[in-house]
Amino acid sequence: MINKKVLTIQDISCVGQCSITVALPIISACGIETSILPSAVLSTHTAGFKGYTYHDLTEDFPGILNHWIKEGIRFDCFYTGYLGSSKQIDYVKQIIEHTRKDTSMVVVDPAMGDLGRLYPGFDEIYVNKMKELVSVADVVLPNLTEACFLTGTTYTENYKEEYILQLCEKLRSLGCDSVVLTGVSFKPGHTGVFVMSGGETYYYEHMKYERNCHGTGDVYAATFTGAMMCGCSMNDSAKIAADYTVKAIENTYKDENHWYGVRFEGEIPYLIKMLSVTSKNT
Ligand code: PXL
Repeated sequence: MINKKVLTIQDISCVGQCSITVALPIISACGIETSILPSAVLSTHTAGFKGYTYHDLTEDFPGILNHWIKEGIRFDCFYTGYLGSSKQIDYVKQIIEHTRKDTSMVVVDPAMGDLGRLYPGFDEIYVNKMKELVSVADVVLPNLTEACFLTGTTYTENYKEEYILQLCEKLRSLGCDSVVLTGVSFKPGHTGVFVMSGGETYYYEHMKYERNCHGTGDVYAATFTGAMMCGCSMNDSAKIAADYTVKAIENTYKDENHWYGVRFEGEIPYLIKMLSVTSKNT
């Protein structure tokens, strides 16, 4: 039995299959105890719904941290996603500092943009603050858009391997050990994930579906974190997360009414099977 505890810090979008409503079931399905710290509560996510409510929880963070310190609570892994404010990033760094173990892993998904643009409500100040969080990460998990904003690189969808290598190196120079870059495509009809860890690189390619599905970055990051906590290697975790995310997309992309997220739930048994085979061989 695995006895690991993950803290995930990201929003609760009540409806929309993203952030905590994705991370909690996926990491729990991996057999890992999952604690949550909601950065904000929204009626829905912000990508496509109109008139959503937004309740920022930044000012709850110091009290929550003080309580955890008094209780001696510690986590084996921190996995951060969509955060509520720049100030919250300072609090997140304090939470990591005070509730970590020597061996804890920090996974940062700098969830703040896609398709060359920042999500509504994010700006340059937030991007600069996010670089501080990346500097304390063991693994940063951006998409191409986020990688470009974090490194001051011009976003393009027409690139060669050299561009991706430079992006990963610039991200590592911010201070994180490893980069897992999603949505890297070198061939039409295909996309994949590019891993740079130490001096080593690894690329895992898979099918690309033309419809852009929302929430896939969150499914990917949660699965990657769960697999790492199960003892899978970084490259195996990157591959398992890609295969599971692709399955969720395959379950969803033909249904025009299901535009707001991906159906990951039905494939949880497939994820557990991949994990049990891979973690034994890692
Ligand atoms: O999936 C990333 C995400 C998470 N949370 C909220 C979002 C988005 C993307 O738009 O709006 C609230």
